[in-house]
Amino acid sequence: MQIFHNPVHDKHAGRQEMFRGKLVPCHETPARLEYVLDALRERGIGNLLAPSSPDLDLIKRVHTPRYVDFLASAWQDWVALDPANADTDILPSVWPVRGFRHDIEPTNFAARVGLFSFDSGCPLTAGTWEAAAAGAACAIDAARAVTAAGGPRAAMALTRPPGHHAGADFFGGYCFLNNAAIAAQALRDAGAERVAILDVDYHHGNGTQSIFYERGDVLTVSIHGDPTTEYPFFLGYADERGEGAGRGANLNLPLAAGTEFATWTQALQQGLSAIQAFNADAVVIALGVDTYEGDPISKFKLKSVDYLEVGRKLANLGLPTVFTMEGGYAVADVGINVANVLEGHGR
Ligand code: OKS
Ligand code: ZN
Repeated sequence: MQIFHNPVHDKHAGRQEMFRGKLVPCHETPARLEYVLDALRERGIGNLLAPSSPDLDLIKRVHTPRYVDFLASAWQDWVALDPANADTDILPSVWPVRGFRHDIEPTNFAARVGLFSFDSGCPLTAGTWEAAAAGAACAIDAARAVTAAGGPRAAMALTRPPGHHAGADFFGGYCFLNNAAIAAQALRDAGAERVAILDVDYHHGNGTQSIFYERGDVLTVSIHGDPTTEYPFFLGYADERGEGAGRGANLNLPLAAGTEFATWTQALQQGLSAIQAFNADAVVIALGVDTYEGDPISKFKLKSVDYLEVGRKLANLGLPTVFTMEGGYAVADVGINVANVLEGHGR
């Protein structure tokens, strides 16, 4: 297993997120990734590698060029409004909901932040672009590794901020660049004709779904907390099956809060069967471990030992595999749980 880890992930360190009308400390912290690195080193899992520089042309075929350009310059634009802004992260405060125009881009900074985002829990910081771009590079390198002649069967983009909530032109849910989608596109470009993305994070991968919703070459499957009660609320229902060329190429498997491994693993089996039926040439696993019983913001009941079994089942697909790192906030146990998936998958 080759593990491309983001050496500048900690440049993204949000100070506060909006929660119930108050600014509270961010759940998505640099420590999360350090625990994973420590667990992998301690258990001798994988070869840790640094990424090359990000392929912006590829990133701009998954995200819109104007969104990528917005992310790259947002912090400079923010500080240009007032130098004192450097002490405060960017949080959106106004959004173009139903009935507003989406075909214009106001010059006002707050308006542009709202145009390119969907929630107020996702601070954009001084180092967000640098960290997110290096994370996308990890995803691209992992995809190129598993498709190279003589390459490993599996590789991981070990990075944060995570990616699966980010759409073609919006950030939210702690996500800015959709690493799983970028890995899938890199696999396509490297010759895989059909790619599946299996999202096992507790939260629906709305960004990934929306990026590929009208494409038939990338199957998106997500197992997640029922959006009737769980974030991101407005997407992730079972009746969303894809449209146009993508009809049938999206599968949502929502499960009730409180779900334990015995039930969760049946949904996993259903997802794996769909990937086999799709005849995927390669697979991306959007790996969140916020399905863990100890997770502070999620409500499934997986135990640490269960992640070994998850890894074994994923390996049984027998496909070139790229893992991306998504959620998981029981920080001290995130390392154990990710390491268990990778160990179960086989080194
Ligand atoms: C409300 C909670 C926001 C949840 C964000 C979910 C992040 C995540 N402020 N996605 O996979 O883990
Ligand atoms: Zn999550």
